[in-house]
Amino acid sequence: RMMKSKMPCRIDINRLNAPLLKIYESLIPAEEEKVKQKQLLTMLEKIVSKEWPNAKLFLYGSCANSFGVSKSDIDVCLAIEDEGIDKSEVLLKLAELLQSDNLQNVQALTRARVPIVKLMDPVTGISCDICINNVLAVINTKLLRDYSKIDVRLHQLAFIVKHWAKSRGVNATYQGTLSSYAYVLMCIHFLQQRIPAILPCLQVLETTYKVTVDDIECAYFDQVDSLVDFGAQNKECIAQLVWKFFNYWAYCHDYANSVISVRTGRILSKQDKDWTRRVGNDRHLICIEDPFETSHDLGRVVDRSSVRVLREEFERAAQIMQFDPNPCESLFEPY
Ligand code: 3AT
Ligand code: MG
Repeated sequence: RMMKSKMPCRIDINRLNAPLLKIYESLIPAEEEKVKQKQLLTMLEKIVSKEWPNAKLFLYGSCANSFGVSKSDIDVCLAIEDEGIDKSEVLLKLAELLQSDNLQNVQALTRARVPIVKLMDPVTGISCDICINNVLAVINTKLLRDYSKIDVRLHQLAFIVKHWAKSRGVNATYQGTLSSYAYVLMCIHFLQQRIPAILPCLQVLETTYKVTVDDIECAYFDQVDSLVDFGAQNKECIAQLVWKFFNYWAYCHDYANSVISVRTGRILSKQDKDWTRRVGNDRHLICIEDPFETSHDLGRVVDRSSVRVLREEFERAAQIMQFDPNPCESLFEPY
């Protein structure tokens, strides 16, 4: 607010394109990082297959959804087809095997919301979380990756938003702010809403990919190579999109009534989802519907005080994009 009165309105937001693209490019991981990730995965596969010959390992999260910035940790899912397994037992056994294979900082977190084993590979320097049978996460990883192939502006916007969120300290679910996954969904939804639209809604198009996981049917159009011209009618550049994204979350989103939904490509009402009151620890102060697990609000971690922090950060970012003389520095200033 303070900046509004002191600084003139930016006349040409387009001149921020080049510096924003430069930041985007600096965040893209080098090819050799991918090679190291594969190397680590291969080693883990060897260790796992000795104990569980039928198990499979899948990469998920940002190392596989295309939204991983340089030097990210990797997320691995161990898929074991065994009805009666005890996840904690498997995790403890896995931790023991990893430890004896010289991996470092091995830790089994069996009581976390998503139980995992953490480790660090001293050879590649990569840290890694391994979960058990979290197949939905593998599928939502594919959905995000498929969206990213349609229009490069999603990739650019999501990298910039994630970088902003990490710099500003609003990317930690344990502190009541949002996960990277939630931010990418916010970006996808935003680009579905542009006029003309920059992204389609893959879950309302013809089904070309379908799996059922934990009784949830995941179905969508995944032949995205045929959609690469989808957003061509829309000429908005990355500077405009970054500014409008923050502007939307700062001043336009109806926090009291709205749910953003990538699944439908629309805004839904909290009333329709029955997300109008607090149930247990789920508060629904900012509502982001998971595209597959539709009863799951990714904003449920946000509480009264962190929603204020988030909204202040969205406003700060919108103001900076509009009025700050040096937005590419101010936007990512450490908090
Ligand atoms: P970073 O680059 O690590 O910040 P990421 O995309 O790997 O981003 P996370 O490490 O937070 O994000 O999460 C790893 C994956 O787990 C991303 C998504 O496939 C899944 N995931 C995360 N949070 C949820 C959630 N609340 N519901 C369903 N899936 C989730
Ligand atoms: Mg991750």
